[in-house]
Amino acid sequence: MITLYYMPSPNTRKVSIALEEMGLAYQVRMVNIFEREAQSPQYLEICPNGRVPAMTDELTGGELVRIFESGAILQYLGRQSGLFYPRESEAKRAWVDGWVFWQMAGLGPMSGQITWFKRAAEKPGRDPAETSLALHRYTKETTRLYGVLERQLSGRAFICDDYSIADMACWPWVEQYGSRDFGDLSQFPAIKAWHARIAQRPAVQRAMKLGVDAIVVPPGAPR
Ligand SMILES: N[C@@H](CCC(=O)N[C@@H](CS)C(=O)NCC(=O)O)C(=O)O
Repeated sequence: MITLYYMPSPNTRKVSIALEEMGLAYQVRMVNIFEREAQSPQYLEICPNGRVPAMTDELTGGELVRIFESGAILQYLGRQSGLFYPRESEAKRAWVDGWVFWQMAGLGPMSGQITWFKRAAEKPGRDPAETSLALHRYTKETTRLYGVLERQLSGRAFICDDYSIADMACWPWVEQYGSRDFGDLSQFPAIKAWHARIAQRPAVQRAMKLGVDAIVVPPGAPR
C-alpha cells in the first residue's frame, strides 16, 4: 500500500498527478507544514529533509520503501507502474530523466525564490535594496528557464516524445507560478498550449482537488 505524505503544493502535486494518472491505489496523510508537522521525529524518519512530499510503499513481504524528493518519487512510480517513464529504450528514459532533473534543480527552485523574495520585499519597513538584486537574479534565471521549456515544447505536444513524468514534474510549477511570474503566458505560446492541454486531463483535475480544504494556509505564507 502506498502512503503519500502531502499538502497541496507544486512539489506534492507532481506526485498526486502521477498516482492518479497511473491509477495506483494510495492513501493520503496530510502534513501541515505550517504547524511544523514535517519536523516531527516520525516524519523525519521518512523524509530527513523535513519537506513534502514523501511516500512510503509497503511491499508484499513487508519491506517498507521510503522515498523523499518529488523527482525520486516520480521515477519510483514510473518504474513500479511501467507507465509514463519509457523502459523500452535507455535513450528515451535518459531524456525523461534529464528533464525531471532540470525541473528539480532549475525550474522549481528558481521560480520558488522569486515568490519568496517578492513576499519579503512587500513586508512593511523592508528596504527594496535588500531584495532587488535577488529578485533580478531569480527573475532573469526563471525567464531563461521558461525560454528553454518554450523551445522544447515548440512543435510538440509534450516535453519528451510522449506524455511522461517530465510533464508531471514541470506542470504544477507552471500552473501555480507561471501566471504570477509571467501573466497570461502569452510570451510563451508553446508553454501556454501545453499547460492548457494537460489541465484538461481528468487525472490532473482529480489531483488538483486533493486536500485543497484540508489545511488553513496562514496569510502571506509563501507556497
Ligand atoms: N526538493 C524537494 C522540495 C520539497 C519542498 O520544498 N516542499 C515544500 C512544499 S512545495 C515544503 O515542504 N515546504 C515546507 C517548508 O518550507 O517548511 C522536493 O521536490 O520534494
